[in-house]
Amino acid sequence: MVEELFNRIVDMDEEGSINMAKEYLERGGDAQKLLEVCRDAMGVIGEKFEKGEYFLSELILGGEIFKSIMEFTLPMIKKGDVKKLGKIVLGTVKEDVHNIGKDIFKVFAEASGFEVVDIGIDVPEEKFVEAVKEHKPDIVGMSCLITAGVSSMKRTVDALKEVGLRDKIKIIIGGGRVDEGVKEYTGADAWADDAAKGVRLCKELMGIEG
Ligand code: B12
Repeated sequence: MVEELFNRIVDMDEEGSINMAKEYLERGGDAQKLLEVCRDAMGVIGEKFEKGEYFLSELILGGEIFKSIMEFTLPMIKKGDVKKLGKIVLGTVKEDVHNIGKDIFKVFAEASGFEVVDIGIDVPEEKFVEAVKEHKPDIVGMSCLITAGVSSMKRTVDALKEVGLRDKIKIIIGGGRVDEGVKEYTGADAWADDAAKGVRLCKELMGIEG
């Protein structure tokens, strides 16, 4: 069934894929697995876009399908214990408006017991700095899917250094455009290209076992 769902998303069958995702959950399917399948399908849509087989309209429709599926899937991921593990200020960096991955990471982090302050998309460095001053998080999370966002992340880390806040927090970057090299370049502490791994790393950064 998940294979069929994957194909329907890639083929842009909006109604069919939403109905199939609902049916999958109704039959007791795993919400996390469902999101992974959708994400893999988005990866293929992205590849087709790159090859010129799909255009911006398909990228937009793909995003819409994913958003519709997230609406009823994310609430099924259980909330974590009342005990808070720590606070995360989270945003998609300046120049980048992709929000789907950020929103999924937020739900995963909350499900594990983190408090998350979501400051939105296309967030300039000054806004990250203000949010750190206001919310005093343990961790800053930056989401980045496009190349233009890499320098935004570096500017944000530098801006935090300039006001003397860099050493008071941990910084994790995530999204399709991050890797070890980007982590080194930006001066972040950790990187993840999947939400579950991101949460594990946040726990590690806080010195929490498991
Ligand atoms: C849907 C989509 C769009 C939608 C976004 C809708 C939305 N509301 O988000 C729209 C149509 C708006 C769009 C626009 C554009 N897009 Co676009 N888009 C995509 C697509 C197909 C899927 C993205 C997505 O949602 N993936 C699913 C999520 C779940 O995956 P994810 O973000 O990686 O998130 C996971 C992890 O990375 C992690 N995570 C995410 N954030 C964080 C943060 C932290 C802290 C942590 C720990 C973890 C974490 O957790 C998530 C779950 O596991 C990708 C292809 C791809 N492979 O990603 C292209 C892609 C990102 N887009 C691309 C491009 C080029 C564009 C445009 C420039 C197109 C244009 N010509 O206008 C614009 C840019 C606009 C801008 N300024 O940002 C390129 C980027 C290439 C590059 N290197 O720069 C890609 C890679 C497509 C491609 N292969 O060419 N896009």
